[in-house]
Amino acid sequence: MNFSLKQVADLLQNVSTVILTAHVHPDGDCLGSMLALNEYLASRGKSVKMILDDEVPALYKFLPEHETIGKPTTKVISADLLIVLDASDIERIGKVKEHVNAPILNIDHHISNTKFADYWYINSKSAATGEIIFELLKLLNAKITPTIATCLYTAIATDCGFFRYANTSVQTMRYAADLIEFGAKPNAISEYMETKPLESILTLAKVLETLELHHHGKIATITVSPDTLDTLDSTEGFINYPRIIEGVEIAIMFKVMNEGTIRISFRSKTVDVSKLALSFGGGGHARAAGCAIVGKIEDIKIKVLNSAVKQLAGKTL
Ligand SMILES: [Mn+2]
Repeated sequence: MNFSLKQVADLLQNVSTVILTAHVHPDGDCLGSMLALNEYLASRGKSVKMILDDEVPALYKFLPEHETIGKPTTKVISADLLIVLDASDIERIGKVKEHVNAPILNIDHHISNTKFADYWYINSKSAATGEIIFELLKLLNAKITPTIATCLYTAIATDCGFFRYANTSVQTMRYAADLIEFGAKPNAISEYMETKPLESILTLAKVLETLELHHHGKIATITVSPDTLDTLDSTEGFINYPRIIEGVEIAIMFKVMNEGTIRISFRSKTVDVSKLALSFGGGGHARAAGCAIVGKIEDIKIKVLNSAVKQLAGKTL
């Protein structure tokens, strides 16, 4: 059922046990949104638990209370409500789906959202789910503490490339300014996120050696092998390098996982790559999307490149 933000606010006031979750391969938006909402709900005396079917990347370990995020188990637990944040599809929450038995409220901003929940609030005009959570908390007259501000600022800033991507709106900037007033420290957050272990920079150098240009330089790919991944906590940001090459329209990163899955990230300058990702069972945004395919890297690369070329030619996928 499609909910207004007011209906979401009413629902939150009427539940007492809540479980919060978000998508696997967590990013700043899903973590920041979840931690902010968690702090608010706990302050209202709700029994609230955060469960994520993944690790919190080292990059986000400055976020307050991240260490209280739990993992799903095989035991089934119940609650009044399971809130799924920043996930467009039920598969995106991994094993939390089987672990929790509760009605689902989905709050999201992905254009590819499948409307899988019992109740949903989806605003694809929002640059981040964090923007929606900020609006929701204001509607609830919540006290925006410095820790909530830090979480929401991180959520918003990371999803719009620190105010550089096309989704950065007047509203995005206003919300960020408000959050600074509430105590977020942009310099501290950026500094923490930009600082990388030496290993990460040395690995980036290796990954850049795999750079290939296709289709008259309009498509750029990089490939990350499993042994490279073993030494790394995160490849976040790597895809920006092929993306910023002059003439490149679509950047693609292939991550070859140990278990035979290839995780693929897409970035673009004008093409809607969420369609490309969707055609391979994934999803995302117009300029940033992803999918996972099982198979041999050589075969998958050819298939994905063919589809990307088709899309550049304006053909339906
Ligand atoms: Mn998001």
